Amino acid sequence: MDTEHVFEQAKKWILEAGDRIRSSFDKTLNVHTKSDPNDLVTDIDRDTEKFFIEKIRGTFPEHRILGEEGFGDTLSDLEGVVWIIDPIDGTMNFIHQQRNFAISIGIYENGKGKIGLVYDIVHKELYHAKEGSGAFLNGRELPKLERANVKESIVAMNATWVMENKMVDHNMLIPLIREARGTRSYGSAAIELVYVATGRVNAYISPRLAPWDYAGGAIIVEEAGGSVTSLNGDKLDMLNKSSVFAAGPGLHGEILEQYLKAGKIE
Ligand code: 2AM
Ligand code: CA
Repeated sequence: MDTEHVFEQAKKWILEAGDRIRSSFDKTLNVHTKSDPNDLVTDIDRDTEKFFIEKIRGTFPEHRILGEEGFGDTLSDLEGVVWIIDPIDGTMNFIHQQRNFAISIGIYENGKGKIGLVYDIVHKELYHAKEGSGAFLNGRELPKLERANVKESIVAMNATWVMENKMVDHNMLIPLIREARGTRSYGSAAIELVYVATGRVNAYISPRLAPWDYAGGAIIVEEAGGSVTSLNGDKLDMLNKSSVFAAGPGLHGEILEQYLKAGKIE
């Protein structure tokens, strides 16, 4: 893959898609539900995914696409070049708040993360990373993350996971919340991951995400010097759902060993 050429195209398309989404704010949204009443999708999510698919198929016909709304390919492996796309990550925020949502794109070659792009449209913040070249916000390189300890850290997570739920022992996270300086929740995994990359938060935990939620952001966190794994410490799965734990150097190991591995993950 010609990384530079693919990156330039992806960047152009993500900015264009962002403009289209921004101009949709004046129109009435058609909101539909998916698997449950809180699992939302709009015509804008679907149109944005179709926009990317048309562009990618027209320019890179040999590339394959995994998209949240299902207009791409059905994949059983990550051979060749695969674009993993969430047209709107944080759809509930998009509908209720018109902020704190993002387009997320991760481009993988034979399973290896090559290019990550996350575009926070409303704040006009475009994050990108290319393997081995650092992480950038609006074209300026982000400084490498420094070591932090739990006591001085802000941990991003959703309150769902300290209520009884099907994914994790809800008591597992209480000691971490008690020890950390504070917690935050933004409602978009892609935004929470790039916030780890910038140091706005120091860690992000979610027991239930899909590849399109984290494929782009994970590359950006790693290029900023952080680590992203499952809550067990395993490499992320880019074909199936996974838990996600992202944090800067030192902190990732500390939280994993002292807090997460002590809990039960199903
Ligand atoms: P979405 O907006 O693209 O659906 C909210 O905390 C974050 O979790 C968002 O990134 C949201 O992505 C994702 N999310 C919400 N419900 C999910 C589910 N059932 N499976 C996977 N990811 C989910
Ligand atoms: Ca989505």
